[in-house]
Amino acid sequence: MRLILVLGDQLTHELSALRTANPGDVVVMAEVMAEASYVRHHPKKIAFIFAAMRKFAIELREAGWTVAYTRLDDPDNSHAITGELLRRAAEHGAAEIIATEPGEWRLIQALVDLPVPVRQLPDSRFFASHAEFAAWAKGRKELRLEWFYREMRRKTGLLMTDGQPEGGKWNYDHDNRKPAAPDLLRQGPPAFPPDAVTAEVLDLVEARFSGNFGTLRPFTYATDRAGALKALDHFIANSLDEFGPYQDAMLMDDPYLHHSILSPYINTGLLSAAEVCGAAAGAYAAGQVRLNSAEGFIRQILGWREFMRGIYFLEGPDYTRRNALGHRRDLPPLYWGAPTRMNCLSHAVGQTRDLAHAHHIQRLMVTGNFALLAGCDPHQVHEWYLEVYIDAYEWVEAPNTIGMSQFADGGIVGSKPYVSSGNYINKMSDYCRTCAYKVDDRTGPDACPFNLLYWHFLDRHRDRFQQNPRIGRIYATWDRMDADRRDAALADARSFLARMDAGEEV
Ligand code: FAD
Ligand code: DLZ
Ligand code: SF4
Repeated sequence: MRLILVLGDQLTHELSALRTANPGDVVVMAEVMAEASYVRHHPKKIAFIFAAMRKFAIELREAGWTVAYTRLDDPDNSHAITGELLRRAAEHGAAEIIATEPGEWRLIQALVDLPVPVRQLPDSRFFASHAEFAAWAKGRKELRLEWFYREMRRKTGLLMTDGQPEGGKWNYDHDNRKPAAPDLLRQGPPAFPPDAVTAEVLDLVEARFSGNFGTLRPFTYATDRAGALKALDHFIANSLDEFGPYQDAMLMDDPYLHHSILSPYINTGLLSAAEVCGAAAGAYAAGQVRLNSAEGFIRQILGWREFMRGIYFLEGPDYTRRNALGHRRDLPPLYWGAPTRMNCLSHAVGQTRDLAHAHHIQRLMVTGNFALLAGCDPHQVHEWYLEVYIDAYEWVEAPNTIGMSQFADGGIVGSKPYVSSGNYINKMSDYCRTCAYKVDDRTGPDACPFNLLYWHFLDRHRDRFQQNPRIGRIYATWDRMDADRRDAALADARSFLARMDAGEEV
């Protein structure tokens, strides 16, 4: 007999390791401190994973599998995946371990180092294998999402007719990017009251992880496939149609807008990426949703999600240590909820604390943008994102943070840094109108810090970005400004950063 490893983000009966298993094999699942504490995860994230693991173990047993399940408070728990595998191997006399490749280099290497032979199978939950991505990337001067995405559309046939993209265009982003107004009819995701299994896990997490940043209750995420399927149906029926136009909008009183909030379920295996994309394409084919919304949504999963994974595995284990811009500042305490006068950050971080979720533009253009403009250490930024979001696993979080958001990979994920002044945030949100800072002020004590830091960033990285075809032109605007104004903006930025570093509320 063999041991079959199922990790906390591998909760599907279709898992390659399970599909390879024989009836006499023993499935190993383990709640361990090594995984629960390699970063200080948000309590909601730990609760979600433990509850989903326990329920999946029940499903496996109901399906006839023998499951050796270790609970966190099991007295024999060795508190590492490797330790639990060795313990179970000795207990059951297993000579081999079958695993589906984990989504993190750290754990892949730990399995390689085990004294018992481990067969790591490809994770077939993705549209592109490592080999396919590597073949696509080989010889290209630049890796760009748009070209990869088209390959994936061709490969899957999603939103394709007779080999051509539906509607004649590959990408309908031009029709998107609208700001949103408050709307009481927006549904948001469905709430799932904790059942007995989840309630027990919530008590455990409260007792063991209450020091971590983030509020545990109320907890309304689904923790099994049945709930995740309901969340998918709810999104398709209520939110997908308006997903496209409003996907970049931000509102103080609506953390969800038309987003799906499906990433926790897709990343743990409760939903498959293929079925989610299929449901969106099906709703378009049935005339229920507009093309720009279906295409925009499918592109996030079929394009971005796969592209990010491809980069993570192509670039290798040192990726999270990259720091192309040489940024060294400590992430300020406002990222852990210390008061800030910046209304956008206060809302994005507050929502993150309460929900373990923020949507893409909040992550990219508020928390990410500020950390980049301020010159924060990208590894600290990476660990923050890995900690605070319920959907965060290194294979997807690191390319988004190190690559897309912090430009710390020097331009592998994106061809330009995602930086903006307050103007962009003002256009896409309702944060600025009640902010203590003035978004229209470029200098002076009330000037929006994003305005000050924007020029400070561009000025200090002139050598790298002046020739960049996508943002180089901005230097002409900067150079045309009156010299006194430029000096004042830079001096104000320096003073803002000095006050932030000194621990003052900014
Ligand atoms: P929707 O807006 O409804 O999008 C639908 C789906 O598309 C998501 O569920 C997700 O599976 C996929 N998707 C969308 N954008 C991306 C993207 N850039 N990369 C990969 N998949 C994408 N996403 C994660 O799943 N885990 C992370 O740890 C993570 N960290 C991020 C860190 C930063 C700095 C940034 C800028 C983005 C990060 N993202 C991450 C991407 C994105 O923000 C989330 O996928 C999205 O907010 C999840 O909410 P949703 O399900 O409502 O997404
Ligand atoms: C994130 C996480 C947490 C918090 N706890 C566990 C756990 O106790 N047991 C487990 O098998 N998996 C857990 N996970 C998910 C793993 O960290 C994840 O499989 C790896 O980081 C690879 O993506
Ligand atoms: Fe954020 Fe500046 Fe707007 Fe305030 S004025 S909410 S700091 S962008």
